Amino acid sequence: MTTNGAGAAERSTEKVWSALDSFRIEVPSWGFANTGTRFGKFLQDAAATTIEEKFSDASQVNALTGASPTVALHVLWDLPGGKQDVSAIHALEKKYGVRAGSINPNLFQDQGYKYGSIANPDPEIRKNALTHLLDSVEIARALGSKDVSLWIADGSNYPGAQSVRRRIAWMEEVLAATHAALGSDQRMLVEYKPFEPAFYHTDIADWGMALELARRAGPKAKVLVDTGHHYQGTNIEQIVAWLLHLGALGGFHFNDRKYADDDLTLGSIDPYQVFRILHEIVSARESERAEIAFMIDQSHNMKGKMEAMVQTVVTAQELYAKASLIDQERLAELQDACRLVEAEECFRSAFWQDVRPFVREWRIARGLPADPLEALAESGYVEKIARERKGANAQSVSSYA
Ligand code: PSV
Ligand code: MN
Repeated sequence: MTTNGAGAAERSTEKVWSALDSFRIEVPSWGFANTGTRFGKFLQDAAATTIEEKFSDASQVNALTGASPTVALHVLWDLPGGKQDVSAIHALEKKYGVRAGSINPNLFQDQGYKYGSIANPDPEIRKNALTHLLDSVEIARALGSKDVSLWIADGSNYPGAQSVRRRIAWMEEVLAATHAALGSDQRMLVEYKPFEPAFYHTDIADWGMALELARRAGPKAKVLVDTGHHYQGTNIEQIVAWLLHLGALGGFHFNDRKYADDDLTLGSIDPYQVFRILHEIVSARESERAEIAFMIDQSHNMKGKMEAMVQTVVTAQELYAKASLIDQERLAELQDACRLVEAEECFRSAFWQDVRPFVREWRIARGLPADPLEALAESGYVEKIARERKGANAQSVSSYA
């Protein structure tokens, strides 16, 4: 290697290591449980059947990758007793060394929510939804969780069946009341999704609606971008750039997809898109970056859950490392001079660089397994949990998470 080559490698190592030292991505508790499609689900022996098993799995992922010290909780699935379950979660945090992360209220499973939750025409139902949101804020406070993540499944299936405008006003009311309950260090993240389960109109269908509702709710409300929640061809990185510019980007639910909200593992279909999104993040100011919650939102139907989750965290680390290699100064110069092809090549060359040797060295230096997926296979953890959980899984056909 020439001196220049050695210097470049050293600079890359430095950039990658510093990026990885700060990179954290939250795993979802529901990603370890048996989930399926609308048509059915295929049970996995190793799937988590209790909240303790979810914590155990999450702690394994963190031990293997060094990047996922928190686990997102879904209130109804993980704290069915509500606030009363907080002490049990505290005990699990202590036992497994991973903490509760974002708190996800559930406003989509109760039978009362057939025609909506916070946008339901019935004030009683809206009140119930608000009560659940306020409970979730309290749960988050008790757990020291910064973020309450709201996904509102409300919508309608047929034109004329509901008043889109009256529903906006109802949502504003409930979101403002939820915001008012937030502590000084808490936030609420508003997630959008164009369709599913509603197939005509969804009450929070895109980033504009989420942004406006968040702004009206108050300064602690930000937008949550789930990468699977866009129409084909949407320029997600442009949305990210806008939200950063407006100080309104709260975080991400990462996953990949080919057709709709497919919950495929991150980067499995379009790693370049993830890279383009992460470029917007690494080129943001450090203070802006600190405000962004990176979270995974995937339920693995076919792949082994542990394997898929480790693979996802590893992919996120690699793509973040790649994005950190973009020569931002040179890129800005080339952009300003409108040297288009050179600018594009400067951008793309970071994407095409194989960062895996740098990431591997970083893992070894930090006392982590050099190859997390291989280490998972060698640990025998999946076989062990499959043996232990097989019976419980066989009995759990009817429960969702
Ligand atoms: C809805 O598709 C979503 O993305 C929301 O974030 C939910 O909380 C999550 O998936 C799990 O259903
Ligand atoms: Mn999501």
